[in-house]
Amino acid sequence: MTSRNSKHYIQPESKVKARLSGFICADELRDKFSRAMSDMYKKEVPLYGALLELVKDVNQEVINNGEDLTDDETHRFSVERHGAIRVGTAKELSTLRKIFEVMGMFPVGYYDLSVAGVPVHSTAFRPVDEDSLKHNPFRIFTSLLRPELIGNDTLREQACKIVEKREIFSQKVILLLEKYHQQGGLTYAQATDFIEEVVRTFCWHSDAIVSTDIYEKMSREHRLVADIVCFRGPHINHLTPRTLDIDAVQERMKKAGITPKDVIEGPPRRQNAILLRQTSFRALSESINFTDGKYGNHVARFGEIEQRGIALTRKGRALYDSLLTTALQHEDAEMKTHNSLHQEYLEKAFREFPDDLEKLRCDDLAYFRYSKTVSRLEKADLNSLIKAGVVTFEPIIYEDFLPISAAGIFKSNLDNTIADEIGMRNMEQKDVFINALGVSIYDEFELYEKIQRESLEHLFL
Ligand code: OOG
Ligand code: NI
Repeated sequence: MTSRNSKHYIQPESKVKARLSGFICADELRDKFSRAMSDMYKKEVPLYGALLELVKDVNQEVINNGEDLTDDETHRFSVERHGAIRVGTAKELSTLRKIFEVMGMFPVGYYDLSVAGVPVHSTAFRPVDEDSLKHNPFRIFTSLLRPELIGNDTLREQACKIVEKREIFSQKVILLLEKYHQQGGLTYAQATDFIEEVVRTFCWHSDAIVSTDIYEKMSREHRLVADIVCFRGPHINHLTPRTLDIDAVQERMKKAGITPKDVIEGPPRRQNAILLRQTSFRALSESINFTDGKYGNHVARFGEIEQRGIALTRKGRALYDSLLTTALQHEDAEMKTHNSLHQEYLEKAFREFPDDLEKLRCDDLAYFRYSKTVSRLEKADLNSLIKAGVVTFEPIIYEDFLPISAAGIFKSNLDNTIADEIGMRNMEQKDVFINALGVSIYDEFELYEKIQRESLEHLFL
């Protein structure tokens, strides 16, 4: 397949069409899938269940203290999660893409993690339209191994052979995928089977598909290579609930017996939250048996929490990236490992970033959804309509991820020593990734711009 420069986005299916034909609609399917994944992970990683409880308590306290959420927001907070998986081949990635498509999850954004010494590149599968995001915004951050970044020739060839030979999907899920295309949808009964099979794809397998020797070699090359290559399937490695106060959760995790990573990733705390703040904890050292009959341990699965703020425009994002990069470059070792010092330091570094919604809007740094307070509006200058109080605006929430934060999460949950194993290489290969997917990747900025533009158009209808 040639690289697709012209955009071939896969479009969300029509909900009305699905309902009329008796098929389950993508939003309902994704909602069921997200709940089933959460139930599975709760069983497999009990600390995740403890974290959900903690996040629920903190969110309730924030609401009790006066945070005013709309019904849609309250619903979203109760179901919102993201997860992450890692696959080994283009074929695995393209089949996943087809599976996620059935559930209304499309590839958005390209993340090159090689810049941070991690031999993968990634996208996030997520819903793209506003209604679907409201219904359940379940996202899966999906990474593809980049064998060319494995320095050792023999290991590289071995890794490729192993992943090419394995079959991570069940026959049943492939058949259901075919049925979906033949019929134009899945019935409710088929949907139940589909979810069961997909969830199974992301379960943990304690039996590795390699010998101890190969596992150790892969692990020495890079912990992530071992995690991707040595198992029967792409186990989900974390599921992340969204909180209204990540600083409180970080503090309270320690008291609840959960050890968080040293610092919260992303921007500092502000009056008006921007983008995404994240923290995580190492969850499990899991016992595995190798093909030579020996036993060992593998650390891969963890827990994570996120707090989301307003989506930034390209201009706002450039300012965020430059402030963060400069700050991180000049930060001393003590600050890097002490969250309160790190946050204080970042707060100073971010003084230049306006923390006032009106200023963010006028400086074109962030995206907003506009609405009118009267039934009819005559076309006029937007700023004067806002001044007159007949047009209001609210932040559009950031639905995506941040590569620097993602790299920090990857590292803290594998082994802090891996930071520079493959060196800092800036070699993004978006075309290779798109070819592997078989479709174009949505540009996240275009999606936010569209929501903003449509809200503006709506004012004068
Ligand atoms: C994915 C890490 C990225 C996030 O929230 O930034 C991620 C992984 O460890 O596979 O999930
Ligand atoms: Ni994550």
